[in-house]
Amino acid sequence: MAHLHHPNSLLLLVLFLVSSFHVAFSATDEESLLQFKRSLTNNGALDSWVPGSSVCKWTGIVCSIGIITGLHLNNLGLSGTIDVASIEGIRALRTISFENNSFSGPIPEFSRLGPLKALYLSQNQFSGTIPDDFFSHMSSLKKVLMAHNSFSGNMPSSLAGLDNLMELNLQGNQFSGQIPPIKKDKLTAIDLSNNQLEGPIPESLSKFSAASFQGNPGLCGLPLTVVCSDLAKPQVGPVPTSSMPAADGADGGEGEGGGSKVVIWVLVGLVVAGVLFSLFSSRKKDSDFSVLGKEVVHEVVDIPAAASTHSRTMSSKKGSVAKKGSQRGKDMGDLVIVNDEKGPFGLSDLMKAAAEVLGNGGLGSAYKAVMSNGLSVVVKRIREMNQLGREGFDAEMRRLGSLRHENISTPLAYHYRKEEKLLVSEFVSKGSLLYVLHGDRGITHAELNWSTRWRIIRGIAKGLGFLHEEFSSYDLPHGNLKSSNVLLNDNYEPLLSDYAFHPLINSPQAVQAMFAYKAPEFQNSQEISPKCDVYCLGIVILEILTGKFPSQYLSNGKGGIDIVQWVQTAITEDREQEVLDPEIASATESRDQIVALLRVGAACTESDPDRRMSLREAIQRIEEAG
Ligand SMILES: *[C@@H]1O[C@H](CO)[C@@H](O)[C@H](O)[C@H]1NC(C)=O
Ligand SMILES: *[C@@H]1O[C@H](CO)[C@@H](O)[C@H](O)[C@H]1NC(C)=O
Ligand SMILES: CC(=O)N[C@H]1CO[C@H](CO)[C@@H](O)[C@@H]1O
Repeated sequence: MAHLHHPNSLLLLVLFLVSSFHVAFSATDEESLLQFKRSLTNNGALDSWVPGSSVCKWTGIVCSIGIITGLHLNNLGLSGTIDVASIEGIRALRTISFENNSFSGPIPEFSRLGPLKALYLSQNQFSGTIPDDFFSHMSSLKKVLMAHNSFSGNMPSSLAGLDNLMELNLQGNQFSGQIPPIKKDKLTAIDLSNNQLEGPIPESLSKFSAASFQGNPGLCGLPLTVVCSDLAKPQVGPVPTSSMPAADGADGGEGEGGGSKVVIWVLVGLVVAGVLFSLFSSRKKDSDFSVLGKEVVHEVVDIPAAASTHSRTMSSKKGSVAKKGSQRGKDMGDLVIVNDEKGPFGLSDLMKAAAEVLGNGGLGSAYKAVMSNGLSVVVKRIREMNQLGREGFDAEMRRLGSLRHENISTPLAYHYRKEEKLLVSEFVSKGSLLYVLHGDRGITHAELNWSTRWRIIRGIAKGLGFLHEEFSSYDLPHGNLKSSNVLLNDNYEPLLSDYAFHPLINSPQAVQAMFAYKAPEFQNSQEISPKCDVYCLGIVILEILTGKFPSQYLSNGKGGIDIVQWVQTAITEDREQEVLDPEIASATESRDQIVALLRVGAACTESDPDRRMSLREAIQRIEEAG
């Protein structure tokens, strides 16, 4: 045995020595480069690389006092498998720059080049995961530029060990997971934009501009404005109930039987979101709502929520939607999808999403969540919606989920708990009409010219007309029409949200939470009817035309303007011009049209419901005004 063993070891030793000798000593720089060239397939640009000529004159070879220090082969259409081992012996090599070529496949073994100071690989088609320890023996690296490739997986954590790192460009790849704690000591530039990174941005990087992190829907924390909530990091925070084993809390909670655990974490997140909101609202008040006061923020900033345009036909394919949802709805598990146009998603997707608090409205709080698939949703947590049991609630939500109308935001999913509900709908780009009109005038008001406002009014009327047909048996087919429940998409087309909740909301709270109860007939004689919605439509029309915040939205009437009284007086005194928003008052060619609509708005807010026009008539007069 020993005999056999001995020669084998010797053979290995000999082979080892030969190969080391070859790499370390026998290959000249010229041979190294020629071998390297042979590993490239489309190497016509390297025709000057021929034996016997001066290496320092070859294309792309950078020399310093006759010693090769850099390999700069940018923009040459090169491809093939880069043979890093072949250039390992070029001892003074410090820069590798292969930008804008056609290299593909996994990252070559540049980690063999320990003393490298700069590695430029941007604009190729490299793909796959970079090994986590890739940079752990490259402590001299100052610049790592790998933008616009197709790298995926986590950013290697060994990046965090680079003490000399000055510049890191990884934008335009598909990196995912969290950003490692990169050292900021020498870092002067970093760009991680347009990847799929998620979670909190390390504090060390919070001083860089938001542009460095844009295009990563899952990222949160400074310098981005997205607040990291517990939804993004479910593993932190106190354990709220004894029913949850502490040891399980450490993972994402996705496993089997994790349903109730997930729910608990979501709710913890929402509670935290609620706390954050109080901070948020005082800040918000100072910047955007200073004229309106705190009540406005708390009462009417319902939720700049929800949806894209839909086909105008109404479908009632209840059976076909979300089989998964109806099954899972039975236990206390996941979300129930009632509208699958945006694909399936679950509570675990929401948990992993970066969340942002939107506001606190009459019905509860709302936050925005950007899921890893790119879908942005609004999640509303509604406490006072316990009028129906699970079956009834499910039936009602499915009915809402089946609605299709261009000017209606259709909910996507719900989560049922006895004491509170989560409603999920798509996030709509421009936010609510309330926000656009009163929130941040400087940015968007100029775009709200007369024709845009007319289209908004028309779309609101159309959407409301649709709801009145669809829910004709309801006392309040919409029930909560106000500018915070009118969402505007990119083209300023309106989508109505938070409608048809009347059967769902606890009766005592409905009076507080639903704006239709502010109609004079309820205030005077406790009457409600579909005409209350007409009153609400009138308020919104006057709000759009005057640009003023209606005091009617506030429970104590303090703040804003009694828009009904003001406009009615102006009409009687023939001073309509004076109440119009200056932005549209100058549209003299449309003066008649604007005044006609102002009168429609005034007629809709007529206090006697019997003398108030019907919705049908209002819609007709709006159309005629156009
Ligand atoms: C990339 O390289 C090609 C040649 O392969 C060149 O035509 C093109 O201009 C280069 N692009 C940039 C942005 O330098
Ligand atoms: C009104 O604004 C919209 C964009 O918001 C624009 O497309 C349209 O041309 C404007 N109309 C007039 C008359 O300025
Ligand atoms: C189906 C329908 O009536 N859609 C209306 C939605 O609103 C826009 C105005 O923003 C109208 O032009 C559409 O006709």
